Amino acid sequence: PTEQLADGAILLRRRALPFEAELLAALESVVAKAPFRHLVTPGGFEMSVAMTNCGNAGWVSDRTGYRYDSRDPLTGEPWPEMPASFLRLATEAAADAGYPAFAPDACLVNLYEPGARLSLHQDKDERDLANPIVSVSLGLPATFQFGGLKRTDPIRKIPLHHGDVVVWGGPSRLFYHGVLALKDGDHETLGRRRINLTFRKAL
Ligand code: MD5
Ligand code: FE
Repeated sequence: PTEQLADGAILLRRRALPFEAELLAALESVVAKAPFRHLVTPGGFEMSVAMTNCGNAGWVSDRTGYRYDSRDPLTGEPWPEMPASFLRLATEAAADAGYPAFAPDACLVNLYEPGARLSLHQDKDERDLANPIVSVSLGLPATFQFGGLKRTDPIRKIPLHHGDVVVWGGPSRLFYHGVLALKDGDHETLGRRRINLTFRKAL
């Protein structure tokens, strides 16, 4: 069942469920090499969402700005390789949504614990914005804020659940978006957490 949220934004409800066990096992091995950490924004604030990456490039933030880096600044090592199960889900979901050539080289992994939120922003640090972003929600449900091209455009609230996949392409690729503070709960496989995998072609 696919649902169009806006021009270019396709919601594939529960699309990741058949991959759940593989994804969680692979995530464990990624986090063993590149642990979750709270990045600092250029403005000096610590993000409430904890992050890590896998793939050839990883998104990082510090006092000097935002960028994609081939190495984890915490360890000095290259980011862990993108697990095969991650890549398979991302490319299948992108193909379902009309992007059969999507070849992500970066997966930013976001960890939300109760209270963590992501304020309204655009994703525009990637080189070629014609590529979509594929996002995979796991664990506790969250309320996603989905706006428009201008920060002042009206914002819709979209509930995202365990296993939901959204492909953000076309005009929606640059829409402002965010995630409301995570409500506490207890998910049967992830406990008091929400994990979001965001697949990008960064380079
Ligand atoms: C999340 N993460 O749920 C979201 C999923 C991020 C981020 O926003 O930057 O890590 S990705 C949502 C997204 C990406 C690109 C475009 C749009 C949404 N959009 O047009 O709404 O942790
Ligand atoms: Fe984003």
